[in-house]
Amino acid sequence: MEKITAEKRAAELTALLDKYTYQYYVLDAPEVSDYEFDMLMQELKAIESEFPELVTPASPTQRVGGVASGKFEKVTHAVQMASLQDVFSFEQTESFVERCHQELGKTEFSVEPKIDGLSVSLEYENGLLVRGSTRGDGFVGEDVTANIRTIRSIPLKLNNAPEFIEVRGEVYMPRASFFELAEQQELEGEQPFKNPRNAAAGSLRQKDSAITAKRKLDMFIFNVQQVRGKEFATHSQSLDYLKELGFKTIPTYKVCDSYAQIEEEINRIGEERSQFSYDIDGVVIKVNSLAQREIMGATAKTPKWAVAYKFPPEEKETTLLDIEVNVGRTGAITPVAVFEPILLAGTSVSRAVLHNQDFIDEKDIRIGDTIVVRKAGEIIPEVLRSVAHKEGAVTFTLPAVCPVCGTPSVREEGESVLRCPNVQCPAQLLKNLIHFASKNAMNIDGLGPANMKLMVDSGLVKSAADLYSLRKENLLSLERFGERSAENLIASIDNSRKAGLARLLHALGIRNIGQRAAVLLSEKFGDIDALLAAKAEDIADIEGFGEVMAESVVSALGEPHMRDLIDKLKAAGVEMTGEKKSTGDGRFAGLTFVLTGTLPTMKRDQAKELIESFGGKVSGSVSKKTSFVVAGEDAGSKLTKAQELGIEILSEADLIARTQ
Ligand code: 0OX
Repeated sequence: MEKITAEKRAAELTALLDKYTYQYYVLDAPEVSDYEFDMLMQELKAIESEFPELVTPASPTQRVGGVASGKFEKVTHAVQMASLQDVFSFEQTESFVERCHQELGKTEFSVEPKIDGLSVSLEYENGLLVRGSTRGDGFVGEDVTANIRTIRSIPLKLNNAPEFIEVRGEVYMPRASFFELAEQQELEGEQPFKNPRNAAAGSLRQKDSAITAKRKLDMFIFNVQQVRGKEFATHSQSLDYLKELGFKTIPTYKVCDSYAQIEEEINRIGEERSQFSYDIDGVVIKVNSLAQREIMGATAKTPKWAVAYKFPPEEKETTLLDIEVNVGRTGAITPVAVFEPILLAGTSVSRAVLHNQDFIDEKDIRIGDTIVVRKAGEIIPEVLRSVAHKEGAVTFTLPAVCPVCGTPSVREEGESVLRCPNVQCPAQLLKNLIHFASKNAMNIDGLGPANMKLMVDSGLVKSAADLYSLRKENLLSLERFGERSAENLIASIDNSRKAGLARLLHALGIRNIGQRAAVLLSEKFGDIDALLAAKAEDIADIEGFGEVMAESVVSALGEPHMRDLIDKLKAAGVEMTGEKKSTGDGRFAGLTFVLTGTLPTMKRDQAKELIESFGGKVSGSVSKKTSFVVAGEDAGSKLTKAQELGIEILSEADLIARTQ
């Protein structure tokens, strides 16, 4: 072929392929078959391989194949990619609308679905896509151009383009593509992405754009960040313009001028949301006039002219296939519902908590039933109720014995949960060990659930104390360990000896004692022996502790197996001291102080700390229960009230004197 003919044909093919790509990926209305499309693409590739000088960056053949870069370069956004203020109720939404009306008078709003993906900026110079970058923290993101180019609905070249334009939109993975990917990942033994949003984020950060290309990402554009050579008065005008340029803009936007219309649109979007092929997590309401936006202004992170209404937790119906029995770290035996997978709040779920036997009985939940499951934000999904029994559906009763070790289960007085009382139960042992080594506890790097299971199954570890006598040779006998990993693990186990009392107390897995409570215990007692000698009352004195927590500590530390474990850990060189926060004794125990006015030398926080370090409590208001009021200059009504009630008034000096 003559070069001149080739050039002409390549231009024709490019125009055709661009048109068909736009019809297929933006309009969702293809005019030609995939086969026809592929034939044209092949023809263009053949011409380009004969005349490589004809290849341009905007050629349809150049979507995939960006070089796998070592890392993503940082991009400073010329215009901040602000985030949105979330609102969670109609009242809050109405307040926002009222605020705008008050400040602006007559106001139009654009109401759009909020796509649940990740925000990305695209920059075009003279119509050519030159850069795609992630939002990052809104000011600095990462250059993901090579991966962005693989998304077919994103034009590489714009029609009748302005000299420069930067647009913003949401990259997302359609639900169907997500399920397909998750299935494939599972087949290949990989950990599947949790939801379409994570899948989109993970796919966009691939080092190899050929992988991104296979992930079937898509993008909706919803904002002009900056433009040269074009002006708009309203947001809706800019959206129309974006559409003309060839972008796939946000699927709907309705211009409303009253709150009633906005609410109606939110409801419409909410009702239709499950039929969309992608996830949305709310509705964005924006002031439409760009001049009015200027008047409203912005805070450091969010514009004051927009809010994101977030949908309440989603509920869905599904079929209950089975009820499994789980034995937790503390021996709690809990029923777990296993059901046909459903997509809830953007995540595929097939298991949910069923609370306890009383719950199952009260709601008459039977295997085979149609049940309603809910997932609220990050919280574990839960079964809400049964809506229909299947014929012959069977009732479920938790077994009378622990399903793992066979020990008869017990139900403690006043508790609704059944427990396995066997502290040696393998299910409890493994979970306790995993917890012991976890990040917020002893923080033993390299000892996650899989490795711990291996240690327990091989019989190397029967208690947390055994970890400290492990030697490299022991680890080398296990399939997962080599020289290097064995040495590293031994080093991190050794390092954990110095984790300190707070981490150790958390690691011991005492019921009702979390990370924060463990820190408070460590600060109050300073070493394990002082804590072991403490009575429940001493512990309950800690601010934020109640009787239940105090009893939990005393009873857990009183258990022979716990004492034994502590002794063994001590003998293995695990440190059992922490920094005691105060030198104070408990002389203010049971006393309540109120601080008022300006003290001569101490700040309010310092006075509070001093009182608490001697076991006292500080309250914000004066009542009959107040023991002392510490008053400084300009003390107001609290002082008057204390005088009326005959409560002893202390000066700062009086307070200090009582601590000496
Ligand atoms: C979305 C979405 C996100 C533009 C300026 C402030 C917020 N996820 O669908 N953000 C915005 O607006 C930005 N609109 C949206 N539709």
